Amino acid sequence: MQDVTHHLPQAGVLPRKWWHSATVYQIYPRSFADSNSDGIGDLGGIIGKLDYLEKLGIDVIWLSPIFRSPMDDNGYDISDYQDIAPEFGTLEEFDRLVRAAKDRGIGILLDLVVNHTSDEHPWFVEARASRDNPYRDFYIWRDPAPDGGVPSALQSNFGGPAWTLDPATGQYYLHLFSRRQPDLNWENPKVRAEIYRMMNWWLDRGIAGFRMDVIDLIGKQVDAGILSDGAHLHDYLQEMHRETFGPRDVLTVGETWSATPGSALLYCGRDRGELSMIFQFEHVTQRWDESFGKWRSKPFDLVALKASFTKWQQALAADGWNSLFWGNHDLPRAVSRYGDDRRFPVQSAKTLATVLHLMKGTPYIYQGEEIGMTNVPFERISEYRDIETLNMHRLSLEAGLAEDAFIKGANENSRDNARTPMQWSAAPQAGFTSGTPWIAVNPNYRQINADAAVRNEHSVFHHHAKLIALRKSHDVIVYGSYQSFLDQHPDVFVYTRVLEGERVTVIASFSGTPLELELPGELQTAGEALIWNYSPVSEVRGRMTLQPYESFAVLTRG
Ligand code: TEU
Ligand code: CA
Repeated sequence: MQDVTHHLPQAGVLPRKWWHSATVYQIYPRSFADSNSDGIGDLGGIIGKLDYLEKLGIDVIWLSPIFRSPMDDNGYDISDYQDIAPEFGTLEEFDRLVRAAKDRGIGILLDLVVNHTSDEHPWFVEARASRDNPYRDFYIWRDPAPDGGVPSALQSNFGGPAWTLDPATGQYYLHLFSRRQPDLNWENPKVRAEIYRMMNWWLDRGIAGFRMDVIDLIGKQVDAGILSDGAHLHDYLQEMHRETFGPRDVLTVGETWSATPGSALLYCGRDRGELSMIFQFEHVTQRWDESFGKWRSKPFDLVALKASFTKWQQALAADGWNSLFWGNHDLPRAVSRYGDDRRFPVQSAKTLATVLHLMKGTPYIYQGEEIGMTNVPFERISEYRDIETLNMHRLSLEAGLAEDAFIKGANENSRDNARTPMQWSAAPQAGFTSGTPWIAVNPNYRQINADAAVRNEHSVFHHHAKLIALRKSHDVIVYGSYQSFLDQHPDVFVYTRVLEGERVTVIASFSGTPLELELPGELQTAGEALIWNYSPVSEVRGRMTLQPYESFAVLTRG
């Protein structure tokens, strides 16, 4: 799979990469499949589901962190970068997973969490032992303010100050996430050398690349108050590229909440020597409140959503590469967030898949999205497990928010919406475990589960499988230029992809009622029905009636 790098015939056009036509599937190991009944998903569970993933047709698995960790943030707090968390398995099992996946043409992406470590990482244990310990400079320490308080007003992403006092040595250390996730000091060349060594150790084990956690933060200049886009951020990424994956044919994707179309090209422009692509979050954060963030979200606005996608499609049209996603382990379920999970769960989930997968970029499917899994109806805070949700609950109530108002916000946006167990079957605990799951299963598993989806050829699962296969057989889906239409229409998403005389026309309704659509003359065409969610459509006419959440794509040649 990784060696199919060939080139487009025309000069000056993007050199082709294997990951251009690939689809990535994200696994949150803790919630995917439990093979030993302890209620926690594990590597054995993943190996047991590779046939399912092969059937879906994906090319790459992005594994959320599997490294040794006290699990303060479910593995995004690593205490040993070169070992597997015992609850997930062993290095031998990991090697077995890499081999078994490779046999099915699937590569494994590891989650590189190097903005911070766990406070139990030996580097931090050393660093806090004394001010003159050789590892002190692996982290970011500052003296207390003159009144003894925090060195600055900087806030943690999980709420509260980003500084915690280490009483033994009398200084504060920085943590942009929980206090158990101290930030590494990337200005220290020894830190960078250790990380590159570790990355090469994993690359040598045959992995297909890395997803890089909050990578826009590693160049932070704390005293200047600059977190993302620090002066040396891109020097570090270019150095990492040179020292590790540069000569290898792998996929690298950076998580960059701060990225704009302008800064994106610095990370993934083809001559930059940095990353294959990044995750940008504009379509996510445009729904967040300016001051309360995701805990008070704005109503769905298709015009704004389309504008954002179109802007990114255009900005990275000639250089760089987009990653395409609705959800991940930090975000609500796609069908609950952008579709209608009550009235049109199947049709709206298929429409979301169609509009995402037919854009230009590499699509990412978050586990369960392919069967239309939904947000959870948890009613009590005791059902939640996520550190961010629990911290924000405490802080919001202290600030005067009512309990039920918080739960309402959490139902919409808590990270646990994405983290309930994968729904495999109608068996107890959704077939995820024969023990007690670490977080409750969504009660709708009796209707929404992989068993039922695989057996039903009209399911959301088979719709995804078809989209993944279409990308493989149609260069126009991979490389075609993108143009949007009816930008101001509040209920439909319409775009075309064009490559060398081939055109794909995508038409999708986001309305829960039937609608009459007037289409411009230039869109009218007849050809081949590529994908649909009601009945096949092979002709785009000037006037069309769309059923609730109806979507389809037509391929025209010549
Ligand atoms: O997330 C980065 C991040 O900023 C999130 O905390 C985000 O603000 C929030 O989840 C939005 O809902 C990455 C990982 O994806 C996340 O799981 C980790 O908790 C975090 O980094 C720290 O490693
Ligand atoms: Ca287990």
